[in-house]
Amino acid sequence: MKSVVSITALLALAAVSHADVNGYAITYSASYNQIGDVAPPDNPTCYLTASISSLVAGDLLSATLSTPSLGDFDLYDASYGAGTYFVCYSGPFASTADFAAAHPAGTYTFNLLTGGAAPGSGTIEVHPADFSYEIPYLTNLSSLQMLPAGLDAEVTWNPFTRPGFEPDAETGFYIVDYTAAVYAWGAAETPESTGTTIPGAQLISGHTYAYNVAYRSWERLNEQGFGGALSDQVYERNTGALIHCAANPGTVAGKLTLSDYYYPLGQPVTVQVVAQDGTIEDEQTITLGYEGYYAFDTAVTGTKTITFKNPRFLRLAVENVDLSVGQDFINPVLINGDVDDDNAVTIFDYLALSDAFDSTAADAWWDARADLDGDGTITIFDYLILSNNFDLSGWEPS
Ligand SMILES: [Ca+2]
Ligand SMILES: [Ca+2]
Repeated sequence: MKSVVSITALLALAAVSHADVNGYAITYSASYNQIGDVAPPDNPTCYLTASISSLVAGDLLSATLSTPSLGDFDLYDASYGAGTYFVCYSGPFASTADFAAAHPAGTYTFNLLTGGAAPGSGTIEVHPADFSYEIPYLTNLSSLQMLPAGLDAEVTWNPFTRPGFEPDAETGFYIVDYTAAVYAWGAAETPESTGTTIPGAQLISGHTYAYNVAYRSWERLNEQGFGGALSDQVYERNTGALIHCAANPGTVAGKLTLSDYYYPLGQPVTVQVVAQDGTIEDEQTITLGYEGYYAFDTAVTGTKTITFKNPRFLRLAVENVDLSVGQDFINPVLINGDVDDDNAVTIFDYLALSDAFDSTAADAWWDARADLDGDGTITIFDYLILSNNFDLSGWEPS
């Protein structure tokens, strides 16, 4: 096996003239959740993140991290944009004390097994975990809960005094659009910064965002491997919570729950705007964001019924929705079990589930519609969901 790696490396070296690893790092992170405009309680979730990067796309093929306490980890490809980025995690740990015990000071070694520069290795002499500096938090979080769409928003945070960590430090801030399930915007600030401005173009009517503010410091070490690539040991405390952009008139937004279903992200939902007499005045298929957050715009005005239907779930109607004002908190809970998508849980759903019972996607008798909980197999748990909701039917126009 070793010789295979070496041959691969020689071929790669022939194609790429020099070692292309440009950086590698060990990051100690402690993550907090904020409620209100005050510092979060000191009960973080902790992770170690190891990363190695190359400026050349597709350059790194496999790599491992050797730790003094927890054995070896495989790094995997998490590349984004140009270049290659490999990463692995250890955690989560429920406290900084648990984390420190699992990650003692010592030599952490990156081994690049195959890729442009392979084989090669680099070490980081890791110091004891130190989370002694401030926990970041937003001092104006409460004012960010109903942001006006399209307008710049000021965010402020507490000072980062970073005892003992000067000068390699920064404050980072970013937002992820939970509704659209995309990274939205971010900025790396000087450590002295106590705020930033979210551009109004990033704030979309009815969308919910997760923010993250981080205090980060690092020790940069050179010439420990990979032909002089930069290596860092990074300490980071970061705090997050949700913020919301208020819905404009004509926007319906909220959080949709797919009952007994694991992972709503990316699920299609057909929404209808229905008049009193049952006429469907608008129909769209939208895609759920993280945790089921959604938003859609309609040109229909007046007070209407809004319906929601996913292929495995019964249609649910929310009546008397006033579209002359923005709707931020329409939070439907859909009932599971409609395998054949006819808006009722019946013997036909049961028969379809029975035909696919005990299968995964690898089996000829697999039927994805019958995987009611979305765990990738059709089991007694899917049957129980159907059984609990048997004979129920969804909303239909009267
Ligand atoms: Ca059905
Ligand atoms: Ca299942």
